[in-house]
Amino acid sequence: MADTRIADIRITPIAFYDPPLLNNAGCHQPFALRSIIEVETEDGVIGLGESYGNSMTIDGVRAVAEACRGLDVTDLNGLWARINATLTDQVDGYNTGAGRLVLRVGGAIEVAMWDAFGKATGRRVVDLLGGQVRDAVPFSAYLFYKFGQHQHESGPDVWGEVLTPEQLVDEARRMVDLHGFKALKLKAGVLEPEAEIAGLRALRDAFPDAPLRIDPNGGWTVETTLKLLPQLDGLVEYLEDPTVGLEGNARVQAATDTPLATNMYVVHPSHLPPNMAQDAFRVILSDHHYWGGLQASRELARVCEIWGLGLSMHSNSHLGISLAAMAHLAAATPNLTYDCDSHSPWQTDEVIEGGKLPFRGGKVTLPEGPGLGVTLDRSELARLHQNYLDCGFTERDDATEMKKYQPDWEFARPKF
Ligand code: GKR
Ligand code: MG
Repeated sequence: MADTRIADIRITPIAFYDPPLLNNAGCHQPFALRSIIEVETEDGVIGLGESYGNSMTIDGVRAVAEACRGLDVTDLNGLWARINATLTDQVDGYNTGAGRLVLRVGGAIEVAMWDAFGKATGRRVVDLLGGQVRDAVPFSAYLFYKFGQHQHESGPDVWGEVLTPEQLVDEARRMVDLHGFKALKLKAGVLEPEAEIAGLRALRDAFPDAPLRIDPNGGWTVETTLKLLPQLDGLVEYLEDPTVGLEGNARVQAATDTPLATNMYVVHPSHLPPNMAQDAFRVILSDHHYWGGLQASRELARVCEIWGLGLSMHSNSHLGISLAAMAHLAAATPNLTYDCDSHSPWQTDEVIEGGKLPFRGGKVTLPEGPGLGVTLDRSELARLHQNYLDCGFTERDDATEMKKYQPDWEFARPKF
């Protein structure tokens, strides 16, 4: 029988090119940070994970790596016990950033444990998670306002500047032509709300049948959102994090039948009861990277089913190991009620062998092979790690990047 005890856990920080995409927090830096996790078994099988590239996550994974040595890759209870024991001072404040680290660190390692077990036994992660319920996983086109080029670049990138409704429609057309997405998501909270609604209307005119969503990342006040509701009702399939906090969003939800969705205010199990009590969000955008991994995300899906909540998937800038994990999870989740988000179309670098996983007709088909079905391109890993060492970033900082373009720009949430 295969020896699936953990012999070693490694984490490699990486940085990959990212275009100047805009959001309520500012502008994307020229490099997005990520980390690649490798869980190696006593038999030399390597399971892969991908997670955040900030120093807390990297230090957190390194801190628990030693404690996990000898643990079987199937022993998820053992994983959580060791993480809770190792990150003891972080465990109390589940609602704080530090407390959420436990779930991020656990999730990062847990995915690699599933991959290692799948690779050791010849089984796909989707089968280990309960079985495949859909052939391919549908994703939305994730549309951003953006600058044409980063400050150090001599000319615009292939997407060009996107600040007007016409430019937004061009971006959407390009993304739909390239990848076949059906639903369109607009990252908002950047321009005046009326300008963003004009962008949505232009998308509706250009794509009469596309399900639309808008996500201001808490950038609108309750009052602004209430004023905009008559224009949004019937236009969007859901309204994502329009304003700040459970209470504010509950006031909005009480005024509309359009469901509110979140990846900002229900990001930990402890947020679910108050969300249900206040009827703030009716759609949860799950994310295995911060929700504690694949098993925890399947449990979240069950909670959503029991309580009648919609369910989809949130994304940050990511590469192919994350996309494979998202696809396996979504393929094993019966009650996925909306197309998932992915930043993948914005990324030109890749860390898996064979290059980026393709979207066909807006869907990702699970890569073939055991585990997650992906393997590491070690020369790309080395190159992207060197990027990390050279780029000078160790934290994401969209606000500082934005001030390079607009020195008097100030972060505010809500802003409009
Ligand atoms: O990449 O700018 C971005 C997004 O705004 C990201 O940071 C969010 O986490 O995609 C996300 C969202 O849906 O809120
Ligand atoms: Mg969001």
